[in-house]
Amino acid sequence: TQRKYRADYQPPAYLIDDVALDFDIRDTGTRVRGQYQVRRNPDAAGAAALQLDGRDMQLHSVAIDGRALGADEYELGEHALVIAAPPSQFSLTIENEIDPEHNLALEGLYRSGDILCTQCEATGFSRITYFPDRPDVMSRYTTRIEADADQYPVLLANGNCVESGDAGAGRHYAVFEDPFAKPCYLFALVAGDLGMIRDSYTTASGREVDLRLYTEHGNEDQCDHAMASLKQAMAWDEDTYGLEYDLDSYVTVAVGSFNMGAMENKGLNVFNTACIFARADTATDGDFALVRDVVAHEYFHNYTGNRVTCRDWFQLSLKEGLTVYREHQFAIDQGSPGVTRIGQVRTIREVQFPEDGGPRAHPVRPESYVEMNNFYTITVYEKGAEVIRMIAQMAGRDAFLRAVRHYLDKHDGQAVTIEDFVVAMEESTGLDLDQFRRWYAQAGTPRLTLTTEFDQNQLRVRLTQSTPATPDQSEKQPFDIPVALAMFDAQGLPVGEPQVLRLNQAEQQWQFDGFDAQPTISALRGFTAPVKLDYPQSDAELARLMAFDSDPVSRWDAAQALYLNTLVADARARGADQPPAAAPQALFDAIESLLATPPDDRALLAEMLTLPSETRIGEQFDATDVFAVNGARRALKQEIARRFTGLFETLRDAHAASGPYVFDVAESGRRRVFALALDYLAAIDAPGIRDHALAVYNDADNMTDRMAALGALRDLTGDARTRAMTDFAERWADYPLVMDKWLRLQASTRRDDAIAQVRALLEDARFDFTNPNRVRALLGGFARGNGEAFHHADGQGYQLLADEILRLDRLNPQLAAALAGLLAPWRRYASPQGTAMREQLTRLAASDLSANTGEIVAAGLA
Ligand code: B3K
Ligand code: ZN
Repeated sequence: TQRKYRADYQPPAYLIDDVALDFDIRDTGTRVRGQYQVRRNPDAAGAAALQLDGRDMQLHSVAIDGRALGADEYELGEHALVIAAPPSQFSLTIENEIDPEHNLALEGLYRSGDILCTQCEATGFSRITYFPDRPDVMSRYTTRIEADADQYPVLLANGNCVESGDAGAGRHYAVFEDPFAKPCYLFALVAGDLGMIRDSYTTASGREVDLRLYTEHGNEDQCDHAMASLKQAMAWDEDTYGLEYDLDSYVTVAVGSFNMGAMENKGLNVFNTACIFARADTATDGDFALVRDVVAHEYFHNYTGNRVTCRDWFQLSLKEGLTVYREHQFAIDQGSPGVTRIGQVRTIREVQFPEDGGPRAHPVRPESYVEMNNFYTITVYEKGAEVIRMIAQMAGRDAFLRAVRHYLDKHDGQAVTIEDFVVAMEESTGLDLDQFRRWYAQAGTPRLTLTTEFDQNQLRVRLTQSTPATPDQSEKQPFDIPVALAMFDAQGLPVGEPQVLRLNQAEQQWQFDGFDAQPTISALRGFTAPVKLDYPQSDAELARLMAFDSDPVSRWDAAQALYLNTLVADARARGADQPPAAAPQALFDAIESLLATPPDDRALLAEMLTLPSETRIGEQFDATDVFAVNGARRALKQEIARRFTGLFETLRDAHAASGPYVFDVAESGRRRVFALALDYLAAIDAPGIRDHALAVYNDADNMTDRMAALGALRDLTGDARTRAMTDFAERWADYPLVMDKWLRLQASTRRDDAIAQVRALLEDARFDFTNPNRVRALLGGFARGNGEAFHHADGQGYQLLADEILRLDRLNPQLAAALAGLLAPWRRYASPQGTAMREQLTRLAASDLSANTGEIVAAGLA
């Protein structure tokens, strides 16, 4: 497999205006007949060969203008069919056969339970038929599907159903027309025996849209929240951007086997059931929020992605960064903006920063790839969204919304680049984004330092920036970085107006006058840029910001910094075999006053009382000592729990459920505080906590409280844990997504034989190696959720993971590659862990790997 480079882009030699596809679905295989209206691209120079991508299928025939080509008139390779010199305009007919029943890669046409469905992004369409599988070839599609009427009563494809009927011999057919030209990655087809819920939405201009959501029978009552979320998203996009839906129907199908969350195929989204199903007794508040946000995200793609799409896959963040940004704003508008933003900041710090500091660091717009599916990353998605957020902030809300409209109008129906987007932003807002473009081109997390000097009523603030080298780029130019700043006096009252400094050189200084005393600075408020800020503040200053800062994100951030000071010092001491470092009194005083005067937003209280994760603590070290970090975190948590046992009991009781489950900001905030109190009490096995948690488990009417109880019991031995876990497994045996929660709990339980447990579960009937959700729950739950077992000094955790990667790579390379990503950053771990991880990577590298996994392993070893 070859590496592809962004710089090598060439326009397609041929364009295809119209595509007619005919699917004949049989038990023995599916026959595909494609008829394409092809013409030479006037904008393409050079060679005139027509390249049709295709793999893993059987070619039956190729015809030009109705004349079948002889085998010597085209060249058929493992990944493509090339016609050397076709006419400048012609009709091409291709007949081939595919085998969805044995397609475990879950790309192209495949089976999920009773459903046949497709996944084409990024290059799955070339597993369906021979076609230029690139997003800059946009065509109008007509799709005819024929299948057994009993087995597949529901037939679906993009666009409007224009014809359907009996096809004889117990078969039936349906024809769909999609009026919008689209790239083939947005093609979709579904056939199955499906249940459905239906609703409708009237757009702002009064058009009625038919909304349908299909799943396997028996799950319909888990789909209402997704449907309601879709309508919320449709209304939000009209209110915020003035964007109205453009087809007569919007169809969603939820399938159990899916490699990622969901797919925005034009008019026919296909979703992982995990991003659709949400019922109070089966899904947590977190699941409800996830469903809402993913449903909205896919809907928003209809403009940012589908109407205006990407020229090539290097531009992926053009649609993903912008759509994640839109999703983030939508989520913020659903309530509790501060806490919603905190969640976004957490993702950047705990997932994106490690990627940007590891072997797979790449710019938001990558320069090269071997396997595109490896580049649907947190950098392209979430850092891409942060880059958009910075533009929005510099432009101001209204100007930004206008600029997005300008971009969508200017490029409607086109496949464009990130550069086109930035130009549209400049044209509309008048901003100069020349230097700002580096956010798209340079990988790595900028490190900022802030220092102050106070003298004669004057404050001087000095900021510096530098970005460490990444494997792909050794030299970094300064970024254009907005840094929000506010100042407070000793009483916590604001001094002057908050401002946004623009740091665009390696080093800059600002001067502020007229102070009576040195103010406390709140820097990078709201996380205005995806950077690491080094600004050592005293515990007293942090406690002050925690109590008074007007920005909830900064209040939380101050609490995190206060905890981190202790945690890092303690982890360092433990790592050097020195006596543990104790937490300062200021930390406990800050917690005490937080508990005495908690913020109104309960979720914010829960966030502020949650210690930084192991990953976040580990990020403060060049090479993490997992055991020192975990030890430090556990010790501080227990110390807090011991000191405030009574207060946590009070907190728990004051936040216990008092009525039936409702998913809203107030109620889910209340449940978070309840779960947090249980968690602290469980950390010290407080008297009565086991029975209390078991009672919560038994009495709960919802999954959020049940999971809070199970989370508290997870690492406690004894009868209460066993009873709750056993009941759970029996009660939810027929709900695979709920059993994923059980698998995850099992895999993340701290116990000496954790690895043997995971090996046993791999053989358990409740596990299914071919289903990505199961694999993510068990293996992801283990590697991410059970640090001490995964990183056990004997290296057995890594060996287990590598064993499964090898097994999985033959079935589902995308998923195997994602798991390999957990071993790749071995340099970030102190030895013996680091070297033991590298050994497993070396072992993987010596095997016959897919292009997907091979690329990740090679990056890890480079
Ligand atoms: N566009 C899809 C992701 C496709 C991933 C392909 N490996 C979902 C989304 O971002 O909305
Ligand atoms: Zn997306």
